[in-house]
Amino acid sequence: MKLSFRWYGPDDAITPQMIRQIPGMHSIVTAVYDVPVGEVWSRESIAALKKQTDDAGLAFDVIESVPVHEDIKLGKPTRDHYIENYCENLRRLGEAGIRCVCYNFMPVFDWTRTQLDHVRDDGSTCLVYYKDQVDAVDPLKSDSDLTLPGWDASYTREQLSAVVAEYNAMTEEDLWNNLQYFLEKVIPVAASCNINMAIHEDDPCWSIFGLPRIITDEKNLDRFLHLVDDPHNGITLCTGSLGCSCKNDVVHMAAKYAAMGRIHFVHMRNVKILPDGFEESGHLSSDGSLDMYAIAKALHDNGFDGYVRPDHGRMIWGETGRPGYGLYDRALGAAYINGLWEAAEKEAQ
Ligand code: DNO
Repeated sequence: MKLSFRWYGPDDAITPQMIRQIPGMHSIVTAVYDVPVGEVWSRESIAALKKQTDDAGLAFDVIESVPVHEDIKLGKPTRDHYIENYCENLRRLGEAGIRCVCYNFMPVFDWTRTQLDHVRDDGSTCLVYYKDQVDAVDPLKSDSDLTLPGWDASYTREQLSAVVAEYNAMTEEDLWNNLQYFLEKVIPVAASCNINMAIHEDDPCWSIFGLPRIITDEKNLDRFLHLVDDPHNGITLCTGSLGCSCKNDVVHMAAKYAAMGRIHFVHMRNVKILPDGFEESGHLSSDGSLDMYAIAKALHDNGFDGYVRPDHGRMIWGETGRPGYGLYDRALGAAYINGLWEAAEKEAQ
């Protein structure tokens, strides 16, 4: 297990030097943020990220994310141009030492929550998803100020409306076909660059706003891995994205896909499942619905040796900043992951 931590680049108030002080830290997880989705990342921008990471004594080997342009997901004629740009990014990242690239194939919206600062009993705040609130929102018509950090804020309402209409005309099978087309071009390039591709599950793992979502459960992950049956075509096991549905047995999935050598990256966080939604909890098992030790042990005992990062933390101790991505609670999460892993190692001896 290689412990890692997400860093949002030079504008992030949390610096690589701070991240370096978390015990056991191995890698920075970052991306080039100054280029629109679909364009080629400059070698200079990649080199600048690498230099800042190197200077802090951490490894520069994981990217989250190289985003996939909507035209690829929609299967438009322009997709070949964007796929070639994607491949060029992989070549440049491979040259710079990147070994793992996280991405997702969610139409339009990345991770979705209804509130980013829900106050918990202990006074900390967390991200929550309440179904009735989602049902009340029409991302096209509502005047609500529901904007989420994962959402692509570069769309105007009109553009959003147009792209959602295009997806509404598409079936899930169409989305699968477009994903297969993408993988058949990209995975051979990733393999030649010694990069493991790690798709992130849809978060939450069900359809929202009537848009198709396919990376949601074991059956679909099996199908995904068979689309291009190559070890470089793997997954980011996001415990919170899968775990917010009680239909997903995350411990079983961790064991199964680790044994297959197809988990390249793990996002570790806990969620408390509610009858109609979920709340993000602290990482500790007893704080949420997931058995975090059983997940860590399943990974360990099945030979997982990829990257792990603490995922969303609560906001604690008065910290302000990017929701889910403060320093303090994610650092607590990292320390907890270290403890789980040490226990799994010692139990296996
Ligand atoms: C949320 C993240 C996601 C993830 C992308 C991967 O906090 O886990 O936004 O980075 O889905 O492409």
